[in-house]
Amino acid sequence: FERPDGRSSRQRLLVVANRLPVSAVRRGEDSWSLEMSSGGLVTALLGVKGFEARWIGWAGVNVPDEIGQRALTDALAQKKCIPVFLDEEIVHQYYNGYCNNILWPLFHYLGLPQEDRLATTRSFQSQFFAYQKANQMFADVVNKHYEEGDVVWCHDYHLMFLPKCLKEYNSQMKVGWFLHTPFPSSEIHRTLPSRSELLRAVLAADLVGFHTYDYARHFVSACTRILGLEGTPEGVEDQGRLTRVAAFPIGIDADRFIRALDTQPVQDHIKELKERFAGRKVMLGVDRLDMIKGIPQKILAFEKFLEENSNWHDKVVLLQIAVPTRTDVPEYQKLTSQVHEIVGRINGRFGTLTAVPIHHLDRSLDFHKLCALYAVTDVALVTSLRDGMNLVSYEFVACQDSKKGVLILSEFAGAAQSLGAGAILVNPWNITEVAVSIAQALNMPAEEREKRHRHNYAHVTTHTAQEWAEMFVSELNDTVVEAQLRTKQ
Ligand code: ADQ
Repeated sequence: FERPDGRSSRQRLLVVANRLPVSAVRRGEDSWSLEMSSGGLVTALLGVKGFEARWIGWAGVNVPDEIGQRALTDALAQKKCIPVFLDEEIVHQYYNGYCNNILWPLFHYLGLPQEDRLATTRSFQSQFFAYQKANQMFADVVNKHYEEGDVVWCHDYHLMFLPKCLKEYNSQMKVGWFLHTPFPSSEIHRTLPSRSELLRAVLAADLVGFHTYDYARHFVSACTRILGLEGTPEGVEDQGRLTRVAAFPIGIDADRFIRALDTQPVQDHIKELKERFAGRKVMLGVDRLDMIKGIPQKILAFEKFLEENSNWHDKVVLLQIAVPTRTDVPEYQKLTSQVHEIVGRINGRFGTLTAVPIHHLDRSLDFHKLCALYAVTDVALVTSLRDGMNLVSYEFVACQDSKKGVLILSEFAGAAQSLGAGAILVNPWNITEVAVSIAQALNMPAEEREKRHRHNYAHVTTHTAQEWAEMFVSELNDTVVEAQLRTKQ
């Protein structure tokens, strides 16, 4: 329906995340070229039924001049995106500093900065200040575009202060916040110097969501133990006001992967890969190159497997595809060299003149190549040391309906709670256990593979990204209506 003023009469959903789902390249003083990312998450968020979605976030580029900002704003409007402009200093302190050097490692149980990262801890206060300032800048943009009745959905650890800033503007705003990473045990969260401020800021939301019940439980215990508030089965209560806390496990757009498998480009890649690795079983790892993904542990476990199973030496290959991220951070540079060093050593040790056991690529693959790789894989290895959910495990399962390969999955990934019955669950720190699981997966009888795959496939194809987004938004609407009824009583 169109209203007489030309605006849609559907309820509007304002999705606020640190990054807009676009890459923006400046072509001239007032011209930009934009490329929209096309992941399942973007499709799900922009396609929530009954809602007209707008995306608010940083475009990932520094635009100091007004002409450039205006041109970028206009170009983004065509894509239903609204930019927040952050200058280089804020990005350095808020994004590289507080978000990626403090919150990211802490929420994945890697602790607060130590040794060479201590230099940044000393500037903790200024980074925290920048974090609050950046969140306020996001709030200013949301507030400027907000219309009565809109639903505002804030995403991730970058924006924990946002619910508080928004409610200060307008206590009637419907505000939800969802965390894509784990929320750690309250014993870990309490080491954070700004632990209370962050919890209180999140509690300003009407609905707070996590991938698993465990993360939701950790959050509620942090609020009871650190803030002394009351935890209830519904959430956290503070002086009669309830913040609803619940689990909303994310999924993928499984159909997009399933449909892609029948397309010519994917079929061509599948054919090429099958010829390339004929006579060998294919094992696959696909990760962002991040310490939370446990890539060195995975490769060392594969080495242990080769050591103990000489009959497999020229019959198996591990393809590890690792997209570099945060390449300007020294810790990530160190991780890259560490992984290269281990891969080189193992290939030197077990390779022959004609074949090497590990193919390691430092790059992202396009969607068609990724689907083809998933489809030809016999065993996928996901060994995250901690992971909010892990969508790679879901994508692998979606592409395996003809092959029925085996998923080896870390018990510390949120996905272990949903795919645990079909996967072989492992403790990634226990290299011997992972090596034994590799042997078990490679030798698994077809009947057992089929049974395990059926379980996971049913889950991945029914619990989709679309369903996840719709559940969160409808729960947020219901939560606000219930709260209004309670106040009237
Ligand atoms: P990520 O840490 O990025 O996400 P994940 O859930 O596995 O982790 O998603 C990664 C995405 O990037 C997948 O769609 C995958 O296909 C893609 N990808 C990874 N490596 C790639 C490569 N080499 N080439 C091409 N594509 C690649 C965060 C949390 C997760 C949580 C998600 C969603 O850390 O735990 O599941 O958000 O909430």
